[in-house]
Parts: sequence; C-alpha cells; structure tokens
Amino acid sequence: MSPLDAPRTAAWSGKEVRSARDLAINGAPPMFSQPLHVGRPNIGSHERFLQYARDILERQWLSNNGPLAQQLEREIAQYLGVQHCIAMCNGTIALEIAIRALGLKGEVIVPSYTFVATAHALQWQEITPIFADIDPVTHNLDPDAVRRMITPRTTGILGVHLWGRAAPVEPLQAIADEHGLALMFDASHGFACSFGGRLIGGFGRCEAFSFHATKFFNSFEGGAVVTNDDALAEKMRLMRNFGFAGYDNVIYPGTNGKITEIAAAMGLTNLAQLDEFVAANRANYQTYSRELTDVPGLRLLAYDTRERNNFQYVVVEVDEQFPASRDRIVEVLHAENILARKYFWPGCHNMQPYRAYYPHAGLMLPNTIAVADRVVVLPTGSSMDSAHVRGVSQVLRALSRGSLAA
Ligand code: T4K
Repeated sequence: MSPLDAPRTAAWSGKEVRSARDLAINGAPPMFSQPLHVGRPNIGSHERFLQYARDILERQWLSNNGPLAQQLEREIAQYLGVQHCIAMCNGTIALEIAIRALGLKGEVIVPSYTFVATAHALQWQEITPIFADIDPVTHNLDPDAVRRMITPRTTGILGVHLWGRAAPVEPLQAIADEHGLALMFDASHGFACSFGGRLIGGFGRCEAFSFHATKFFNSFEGGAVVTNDDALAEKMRLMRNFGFAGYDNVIYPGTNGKITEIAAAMGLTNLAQLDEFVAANRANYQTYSRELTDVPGLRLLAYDTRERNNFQYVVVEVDEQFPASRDRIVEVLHAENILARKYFWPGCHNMQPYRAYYPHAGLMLPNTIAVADRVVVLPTGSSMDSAHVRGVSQVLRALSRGSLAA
C-alpha cells in the first residue's frame, strides 16, 4: 500500500468555527476525531517492508552490520553523493560517535535553539556546549555570534540545519579554518534538503542524521554519520561496534551504536518512497501557505525555492498583531485534537543541566529567546491531506478574529 493510500486516522468533523462557542476549548466537539501529530511517521509500502522482514527471519541475521544495514549505507551514500555512510541505532548516538571520533573536547559552540539532543551529545562526553545566538530570520546559527563565543578552550563548532534549512555553511567553515576548529553538523532535519544545489550530508568534517520515527525519513529508530573523510569513517565504524576489528581484536574504545536489520528494512522501504513523502509534505505546506497568507500576525516560515527541502516542519511565527498569544494558540489547537508543538522552546540553555550551570546564558541569546517564544509547529506528513490542513487553518483564522481569542 502506498503511504498516500494509508487510512486517514484523523477524520475532520466538518465543524465550522463561527463563534467562541464552536471551539473545543469552550466545550464544543473537537475539529478532529483523532489527534493530528507533528511527527506522525511517514511509512512506505507495507508489503515491501514485510518482505524484508520475512527475509531477515529466514536469514537469522538480525544485527551487527547485516546485509540490509550495508545496503542502507550504500543507498544513502549514493543518494547523498558522499563517500561514507555509517548507519547507527539513533541520531543521538550518531552525534556522540561523530563528536568523539573528531576528538572534540573542552568547549564546542552550538545553537541553544535546537532539540536538546544536540547539546546532550556533548555534555554526555563532558564537553561543554557553548550556546551561540541564532539569526532571527533563518533560525540558524549567526556566524558573528559564533565568533563571539570562541575561547582558548574551543575545539569545534556543531551547526544544526534547523527545519531542513542549511546552517550558514560557508561562514562557519571560514571561522573554523581561521581558528583551527573542527566543523560538523547535526543534520537531523536535513535529509533530502540541499544547500547550493548539493544535498546536505557533504558539509563540514561530517554530518549526523536522525532517522527517528518522527523524522521525514525514518527507520523506526536510527541515524547515520556521513563523511568524505576515509580515516574518520573507519574510526566511526570501529567505535560503533565496541572497537572490534575482527574476532577478539579490540583496537579502540567503542560503544554499541549498531543499527538493527529490522530498522534497516524500514529505512530501505522508506528510502524508495522519499519523493512521495516530499510531495505530500509540499502539498500540505502549500495549502497552509494559501490558507494562512493573509492572516495578520501569523507568518509561515519560507523555504528557498532554489533549494530542495523535505517540508517536514510547518513553522509559524506569531507576532503581537495576532490577538492570541502563542501559548494560547497551542492550548486552543490541542483542544481541537491538533497537537501543534512549541519546538524548540524554551531553548537548551533553559533546560537542565545547562540552566543550573549557566543561569545567565540568556543574556547572550536574545534572538533565541524571541524566536522560541513565537514559534508554533503545525502537524503535517503523509497521513494528512488538504482537508486536514484546511481544518487546522480554519481554527487559526477564527482565532485571528479577536473576539474568539480570549
Ligand atoms: N538533533 C536534532 C536537531 C533533533 O531534532 C533530534 C531529534 C536529534 C538530534 C536526536 O535524534 P534521535 O536520537 O531522536 O534519533 C521528537 C523526537 O523524539 C526526536 O527524535 C526529534 N529530534 C524531536 C524534534 O522530536 P518529542 O519528545 O517532541 O517527540 P514525541 O514523542 O512527542 O513525538 C512527536 C509526535 O509524533 C507525537 O505527537 C506522537 C507522534 N508519534 C511519535 C512516534 C514516536 C507517532 O505518531 N508515532 C510514533 O511512532 O521528540
């Protein structure tokens, strides 16, 4: 079954919101019978996946660099146009292994406006994440802010391609070169997205992807580091498997970062249908764009039409022209079974242990704080269609009439 034929779980009630009494938060039935999620998995052909699963059971090879894991690595490397893909059990371990293989220590500069795993992957290894501010328009690291955070203890920069829009790759590379720092990227949002016409994956020393269930491309849980550096790739392969270089021969300290065969099967299944997932996301994005274009106080994050994007995240910024606060919007939407998210509020610097370690970090992060306070991420994905998007948009449009906002 194609993902686009999959049963729609969240039926639109057909409700029209004309007055405050029509809102679920005021006791009316919700807009949708089931929750609409940010991060509902895109799932490819069930039949293809089940065939892979049957093969795995027949072969009795379940993990440890099995044939499907190797095939997934080959297909991803080819798709991204990179030399090496080292598949991992999740995106966080992919980050941790890449960070360790690069020999980062001391301090590493990261954005605070990201999923907390980016910072945790450093902290877990007793490396201090130093939070640099973002550009309020791109939501990505501001190169000038990065410069300001460099100290004699800095060993690297960990950029994030937030929302699948590339971090400022060239200025960051220039800063890294100038100061002798390693540059790597958290590309968890960036699968099938491009910068300068090149797919994300080949920038910096290496890039780490997440293939978590909620990501545009998933392998249940999973991830990968991709690189064009042969020696780095070899090191990461060893680290992923306890440092084993053959039977009974450990030549490196390592961990268990291996991807299972069943996860690789899901990855291969979904890799074959990436274009369909992008098309579904793009269609939803375009419908949101049409529906919300003239709503004062709401601004849909734009994607550069010259680049490829996976349109995984439908990001709306709420400003003071809108009669309801961002938090009120989220509350109203949740009551309607529309599980919008406040990603990545309140910023890593406001989460533990960072908040306790650096209580004044926010002084250097005005744009991070402002953006985190005004963003709401709306549901999308291949289990949603234009009727769902119109239902979500209808609630937002109704709220924009001040009388319903209170
Ligand atoms: N770096 C960045 C920039 C990242 O965004 C992430 C992950 C990472 C690193 C780390 O990669 P991994 O180690 O996770 O591979 C979710 C995901 O758990 C997380 O992977 C993701 N970023 C982050 C942005 O979102 P939560 O806590 O917001 O997810 P959760 O459990 O609320 O799920 C979101 C929605 O998806 C829910 O409403 C339900 C729905 N859902 C979820 C799952 C797992 C489903 O419908 N089916 C499912 O199987 O973090």
